[in-house]
Amino acid sequence: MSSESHTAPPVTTDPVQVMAPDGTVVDPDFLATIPREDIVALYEAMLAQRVYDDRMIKMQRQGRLGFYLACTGEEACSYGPAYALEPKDWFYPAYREPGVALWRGMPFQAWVDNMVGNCDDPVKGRQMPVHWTAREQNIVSISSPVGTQIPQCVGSAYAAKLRGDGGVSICFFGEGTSSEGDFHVGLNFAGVWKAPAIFFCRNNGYAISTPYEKTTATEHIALRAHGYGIRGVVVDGNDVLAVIKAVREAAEWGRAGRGPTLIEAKTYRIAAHSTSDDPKGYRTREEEELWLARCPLKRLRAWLEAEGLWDEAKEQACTEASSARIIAALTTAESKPHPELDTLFSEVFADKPPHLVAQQAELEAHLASGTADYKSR
Ligand SMILES: Cc1ncc(C[n+]2csc(CCOP(=O)(O)OP(=O)(O)O)c2C)c(N)n1
Repeated sequence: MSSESHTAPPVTTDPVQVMAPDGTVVDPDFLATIPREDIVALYEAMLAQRVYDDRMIKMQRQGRLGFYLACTGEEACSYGPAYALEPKDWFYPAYREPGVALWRGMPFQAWVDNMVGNCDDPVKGRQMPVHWTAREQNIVSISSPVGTQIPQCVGSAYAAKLRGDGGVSICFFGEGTSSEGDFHVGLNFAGVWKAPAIFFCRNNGYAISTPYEKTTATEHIALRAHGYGIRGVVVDGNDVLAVIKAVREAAEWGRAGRGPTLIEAKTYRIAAHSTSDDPKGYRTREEEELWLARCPLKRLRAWLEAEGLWDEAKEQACTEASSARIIAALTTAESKPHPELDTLFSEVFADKPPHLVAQQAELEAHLASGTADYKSR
């Protein structure tokens, strides 16, 4: 056993930051590496996301969507990694990373079709809203059981290493999910195989209603990296430029054959966990106010305005255009039919087994009897 193979990669807990919450720049060298027009585009995309989330929640309240999960306050944690990585890289999102899909070019209408579960939903209405997939963008479909994406991501990272194509794989999960067995399995194997995986943990303070302190005894999730012999980094998750920096460095580390990185992004879930949750029952308004002041959009806007790249008129125009875009896409999505009934039974087996053939015939006979109301929403 060589001692070289057990040299511990660095684990740092001083958060990577490029821009302070008031918009002042603390890392001008890194800032200079990002074109200014890209920073404007990132801000526009994150502002648009906030509008989309707000509209989706209202749709759910009107009974027009079954369910929604917003990423309000955590926009930097999906738009940053999507910006930082390359088209050939693979993404394994949780359910709070719409920016990964939209920034990487998933058709907007397909994303909205998934919320409604119509015939053009990429997952054909078989999953809950927010559990989309985007094959063309190298984004693997979202699973409801939390943590399953972690070992899957390691497999795909290891495959890239074996192929030698220089690709990395990134997975996203909340700090609550880091207590799942899949976290251990994934990080352990990634460390042993030196797989070019990036474990992006959004530490947003809560796993539904359970606060961080009740799930985890260590101050930083990133510290766990040491136990797996992998690199660990803490980043200010509300600073999109810092997130880009941390993910880029992790990708360079992986592409250079040095193995995985565990990134812990410190952020806060401003939104409720989902439309089935009400955070008033388990946290204070004061705590929310504290984090609203550190909002990822607020700091970026402060910097953009100071640089003369943004103003109130642009803010209004972007907000209104995003609102019109989501309303139009939702109207289109609602006008489309349900997925074909056959999709309930297809694509699982190459040849439909007899019990599924029988079940399908039974269902079709039941619908033909006129006693079922399948077509109405
Ligand atoms: C294996 C499994 N256990 C429990 C759940 C129910 N559940 C859904 S989301 C969630 C909280 C996850 O919290 P966290 O990982 O911190 O992510 P966040 O929602 O904060 O982004 C739980 C417990 C689930 N979906 N899967």
